[in-house]
Amino acid sequence: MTDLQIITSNNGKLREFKEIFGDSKYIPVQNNIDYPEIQASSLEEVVDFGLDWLQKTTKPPFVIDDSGVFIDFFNGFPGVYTRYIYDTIGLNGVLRQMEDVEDRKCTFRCVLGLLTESGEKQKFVGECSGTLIKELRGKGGFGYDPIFIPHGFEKTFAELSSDEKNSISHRGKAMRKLIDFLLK
Ligand code: ITT
Repeated sequence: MTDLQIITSNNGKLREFKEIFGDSKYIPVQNNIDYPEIQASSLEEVVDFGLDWLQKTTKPPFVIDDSGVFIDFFNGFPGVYTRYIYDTIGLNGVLRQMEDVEDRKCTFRCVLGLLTESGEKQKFVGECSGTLIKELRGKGGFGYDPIFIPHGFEKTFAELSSDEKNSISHRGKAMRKLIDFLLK
């Protein structure tokens, strides 16, 4: 078994890393160091900057995760600002802003950045499309999960079991690509 540092302050993400790594040979271990998240137009740029910054201070291998929800009606907003919107207006604020919005389609994206022991940088991307509903439903998951129904389902991410969420989620998809890479 090999420890793999996951650099995140988000316990919801960490729990999903542990679930998805399951009984693979890697054990996700949290490292809570705070790294700067630059103002950028894409999650990929945020991850590239984060890996470069952390490379100077932190011994690899490690993984970072930048994710967000991209709402069609708002041309992809909040996207890279997803955490900021959550922390400022919260889910009820998001629902209020969308009260009269008919087109509720959106996509969750997750970009994982890996710095390997030999200093190689890799990114792994996962996406999950769905719709935002008009109220909060369910107690599972974290963040935007109570208002997001993935395409083809009738339950929110917060109502699905963690196995169900992980099997279709943006993070699940990105992580399975990461695991395939690590096992190669
Ligand atoms: P880090 O320390 O890993 O950066 P963070 O919470 O700051 O943690 P981000 O900057 O990537 O993470 O912000 C992601 C935002 O998107 C945050 O508000 C989350 O609640 C939300 N989010 C990400 N993945 C999610 C998921 O699977 N379900 C619900 N919300 C999610």
